Amino acid sequence: MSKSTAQPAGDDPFLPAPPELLQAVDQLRAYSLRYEVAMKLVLDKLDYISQEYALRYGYALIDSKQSRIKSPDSIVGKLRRKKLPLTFEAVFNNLHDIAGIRLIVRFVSDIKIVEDLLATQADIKVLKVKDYVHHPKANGYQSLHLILGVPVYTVDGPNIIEVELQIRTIAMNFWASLEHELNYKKNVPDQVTLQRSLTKKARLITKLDQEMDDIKTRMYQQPPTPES
Ligand code: 0O2
Repeated sequence: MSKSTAQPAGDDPFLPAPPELLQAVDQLRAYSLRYEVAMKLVLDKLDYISQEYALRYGYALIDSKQSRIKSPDSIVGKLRRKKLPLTFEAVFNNLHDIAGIRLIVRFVSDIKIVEDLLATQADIKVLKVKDYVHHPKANGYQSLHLILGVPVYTVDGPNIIEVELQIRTIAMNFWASLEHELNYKKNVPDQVTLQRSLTKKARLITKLDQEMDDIKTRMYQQPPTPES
């Protein structure tokens, strides 16, 4: 007797997808586009600020930047961690980092300079500030987090889209990337001991950043002027 190759109706790849699913995918694409546009607007502003600062003061304010739209996996993971329902509403009302930019500066005082320069941009609003630089997390994490409200003019009219901007020094970023790796890596022997050790190293990062800032102050005779 020949083996049946018939598939259950729901698994047939040639059947049209249910309309609710197609609608959800379209909705996801439209929202994702809004976040991309908002993120690009902030990235362009940061580029401009960085170039103008370099021209006026001969000084590189921004060392590097990374940006990303949070992946669907990571969105679902965060909703689950926060014990929120897996719905669009829950995403847009509770997750503020769908669009995320990480800005790396050299000196700790540059964090405030970027924050102040962004605050002067009329079309961007700082909606929320989490200052882990002056108030590091218990594990030692340091960074300034700004939630920016960016206007995006869609076919339905203007929308304020949130973009999370993390600003930190090269040294803070070194610490955070290692700590992130340690938390996600499986089978690390003595993980807890290493975490404690990293928390202690965070104090060294703070000290190093302060000392590097002293050098900056002496090199550039704060505030830097076009003549210097
Ligand atoms: P990923 O993969 O980087 O996107 P909320 O409760 O919603 O106001 P939220 O977003 O839960 O705030 O937390 P918070 O404090 O604003 O931090 C969000 C992001 O900051 C994290 O994103 C990390 O990128 C970074 N971060 C925060 N705390 C730590 C930390 O202790 N160590 C490191 N390495 N990074 C940290 P996600 O979504 O967790 O991940």
